[in-house]
Amino acid sequence: MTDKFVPADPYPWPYNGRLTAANTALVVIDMQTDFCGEGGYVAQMGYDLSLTRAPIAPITNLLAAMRKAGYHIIHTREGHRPDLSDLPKNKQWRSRRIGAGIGDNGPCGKILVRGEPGWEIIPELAPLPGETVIDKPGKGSFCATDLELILRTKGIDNLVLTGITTDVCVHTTMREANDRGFECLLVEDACGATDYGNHLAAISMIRMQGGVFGATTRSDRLLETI
Ligand code: C5J
Repeated sequence: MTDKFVPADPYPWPYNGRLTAANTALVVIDMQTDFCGEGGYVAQMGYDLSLTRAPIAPITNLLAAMRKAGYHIIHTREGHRPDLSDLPKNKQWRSRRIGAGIGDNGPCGKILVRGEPGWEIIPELAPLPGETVIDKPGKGSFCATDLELILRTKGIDNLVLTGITTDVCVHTTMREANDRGFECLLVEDACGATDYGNHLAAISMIRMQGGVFGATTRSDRLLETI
């Protein structure tokens, strides 16, 4: 196999040059109405939706190219059971404190509850039949899910991380994946945060210490490689 690398910071990615459609997944994190749509959780908290909607176009382009090239595609959704039995009391308390109570009624149904309109992935980025969808009750995609088992079973070593929010669910997932030995690449313009400073800081944290959690790139650089 010829080595292949994506131009990235702080090192060409992946570290070993083993980049194929078979061993690599595009992971699209939490592109749900609750995080980037009118009336959803993030909107109810009063944040600027343009920040969490910014990655929609880059993710659309990556999905098209990586689907065509046969890469694995994985989507995640943050949400809780309708009976809220998997919603930690402190998480609910904190969300109510900021006026967007998880499990409470909002314009898009019960906030961050599975099956509600706000919890759905936005139509532009809807999963295709056969693509893996991971439902997670927390920030990280490995906590209380079968993601690791699925990745190992499919022989996936490399994760291309996109979605929202850069500093919370994307970062937590990248940290969890890194500790499990997966080789991670975060696509900067295919991620977004509720605070632009936090988005930039999250990218900077990945690049420190020689790439402490992996590497980062931009979608145009990734598209040129694949
Ligand atoms: C948050 C997420 N921010 N998807 N979730 O609560 O980042």
